[in-house]
Amino acid sequence: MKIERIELLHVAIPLVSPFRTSFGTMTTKDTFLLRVVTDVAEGWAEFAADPEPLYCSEFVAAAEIVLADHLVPRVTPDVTAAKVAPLTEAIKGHKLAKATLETAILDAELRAYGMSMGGFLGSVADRVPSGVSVGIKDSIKALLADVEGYLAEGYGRIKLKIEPGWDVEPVREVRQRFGDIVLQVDANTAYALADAEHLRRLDEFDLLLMEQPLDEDDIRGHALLAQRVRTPICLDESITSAKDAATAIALDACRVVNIKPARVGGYLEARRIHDVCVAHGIPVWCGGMLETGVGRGPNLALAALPGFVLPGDVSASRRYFAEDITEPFELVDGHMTVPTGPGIGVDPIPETLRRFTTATRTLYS
Ligand code: OSB
Ligand code: MG
Repeated sequence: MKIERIELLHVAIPLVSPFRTSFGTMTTKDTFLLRVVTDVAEGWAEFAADPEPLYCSEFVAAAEIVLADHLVPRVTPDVTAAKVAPLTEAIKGHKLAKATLETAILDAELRAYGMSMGGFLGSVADRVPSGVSVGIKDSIKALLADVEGYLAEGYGRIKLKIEPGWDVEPVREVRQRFGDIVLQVDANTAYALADAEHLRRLDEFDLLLMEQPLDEDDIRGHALLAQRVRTPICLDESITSAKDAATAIALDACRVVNIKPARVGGYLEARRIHDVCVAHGIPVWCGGMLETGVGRGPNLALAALPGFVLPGDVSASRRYFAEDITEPFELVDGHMTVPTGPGIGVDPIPETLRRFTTATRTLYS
């Protein structure tokens, strides 16, 4: 396989409704896709972060610079997905940008072999149970209406976004109204260790887990908090590598790990994190970043690995977009189907992609 061309396409796709978290409100999926053209096949990937560095330090404009000036110039025409990490190792950080490059190359490579992402990663399921992440609302009434709708659609697990001032009350109301559903919360780093007594109030609601209550660099804080709350702590932002996962597990900072391929530099490292967690008996689930179909396809393949024993944030396309840039992913019986076609198993629909594309740039030719 020989790389002939790498293009970056900025896209902006409206969300069906604003998505509010403790770090901000999103109304549009505003990001870029990478298209890698080789002599045998074409590969696609999606940059997972946003225009502003609110979830993590990376953001769209920075990722474009780092790809154009530092990552793409380091890959050789005969690069394979496995070589991307070693070739770009000298560049500190920028894991979401690196993940985009590695994934697009992996997609092209797998398509050249006629192998699916699931086949490559070691998927053991044809479909995976799907959860849904529910944003912060203006009222409890609006929250209950949203949750009711998602449950009616068949989602088997509800994740509520929380922040100080929107935590115990909404959780209590949802638990009271919907009874014995699988329920978890995600704080996106909105609390401090000094809030331990407050967070302990969530214990009475039998949550599956509490995701990333403290700062991303606060592994010790999570370990101390874990001693003071009964709800299992799950890390998202804190885990950027298999090494991080091993450290967090060894320090008892988490009992569950959210694996987002983008956050950890790509699917190869995501699989290593899965393996470390499985070796330690730590359940994992696949996180999401409101991806288009281009990012959702490979996430579903990852979510079908044997250690992914909890429902992921891999919801149906319509939960995010009225119109996706690929064929929409549907929820069937509470499950999402793992793509079986070569590579990521989905293609952007040319005409739709054209309509959502705001700018195109060639990074290599
Ligand atoms: O923390 O899991 C998160 C979305 C964007 C950024 C961070 C997160 C999220 C979600 C939504 O919770 C997950 C999804 O449905 O894609
Ligand atoms: Mg999270």
